[in-house]
Amino acid sequence: MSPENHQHAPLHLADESDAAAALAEAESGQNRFDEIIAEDSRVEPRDWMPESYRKSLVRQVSQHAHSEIIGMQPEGNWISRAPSLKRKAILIAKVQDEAGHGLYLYSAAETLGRPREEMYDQLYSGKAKYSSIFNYPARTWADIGAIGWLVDGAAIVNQVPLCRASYGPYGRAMVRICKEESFHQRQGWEILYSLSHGTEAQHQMAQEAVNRFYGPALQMFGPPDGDSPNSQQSMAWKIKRFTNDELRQRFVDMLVPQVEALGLTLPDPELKWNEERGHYDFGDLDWDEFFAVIKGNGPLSRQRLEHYRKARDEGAWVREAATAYANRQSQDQAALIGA
Ligand code: FAQ
Repeated sequence: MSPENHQHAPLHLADESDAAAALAEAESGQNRFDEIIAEDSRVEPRDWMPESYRKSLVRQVSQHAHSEIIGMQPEGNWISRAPSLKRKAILIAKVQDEAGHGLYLYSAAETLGRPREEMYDQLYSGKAKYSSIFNYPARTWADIGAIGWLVDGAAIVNQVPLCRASYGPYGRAMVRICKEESFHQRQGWEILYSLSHGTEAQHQMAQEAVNRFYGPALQMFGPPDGDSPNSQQSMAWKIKRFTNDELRQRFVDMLVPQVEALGLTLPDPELKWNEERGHYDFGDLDWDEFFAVIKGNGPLSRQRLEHYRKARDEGAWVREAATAYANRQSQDQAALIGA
């Protein structure tokens, strides 16, 4: 053996034993992970988890966070035009809640090891997905009602089962988010109810808003089950508890009595109670439009991204100042402790 090889031999052995130890750790980690999932318990940030589980969670949670942040835009646009001081105050609080939801969710994704700046950069560069619904414009005040009733309504139906997601930080964030979404849905309902029972023109404005938002709200649940590549694995991991179509059906069944109480109708001639299934049948949605929207070709996709970029660029000095201030505070505190 050459002196060179001789030098490397112990290192090589060490590599092998490290690899064997890593393999044993992964095996016992996988067993423990499988147990946690089987007993419907929770995976926590420091637990071993398969890389594919981590990756899929980062994907879903970061997309969800981006949706909350971009979702502030359609409503933020109406703050200055809300029809009364009370409506304005309520809308400001709602938009602020959405920002908070984004922050809880970015924090949950960070516990999976994805740096927040990286997630912001992905949204900034247009690589990240966010919910299709936020690429549609809010044209009238009634649209703000429709967003609250239909969009927050769909979000609740989708997100209540996520409170039981197997990943602890995500499930816990969802509990708080869902509580706030319930208020949001009520405010949307209340706007639509007032308009529907107002003048003929107001009633019509409410109906047109429901007509515009109904289809896109149903698409928030994702593509039909046959075209949903992530559902099966997500359900096996107990991140998702129901398929996209199951939740969409639940939402439609919930909307029918509510729209009757509002004095409005849903824009679907095929909507009909099916005695045998115990559910409402409903017409096909425009899936070509959906796939175009999620590829970045929605009615306002470009504007939404431009607005986000502008806000981020213009806010850079605030973030820098806040960071400098926080550093200064911790230096002062360290000096005090040291004194
Ligand atoms: N829009 O295999 P699947 C809110 C993508 S928050 C855009 O079925 P998965 C609050 C999907 O990412 C609304 N993309 O995927 C609020 C995947 O792409 P990828 C957001 C969509 O993950 C209210 C591909 O298509 N809520 O509203 C959409 O199993 C008012 C294949 O789909 C959440 O994020 C879509 N609609 O199921 C804020 C809830 N659907 O990643 C402001 C958490 C699917 O493979 C104002 N997320 N895609 O490249 C989820 O429950 C799930 O991720 C789904 C999709 C159900 C959205």
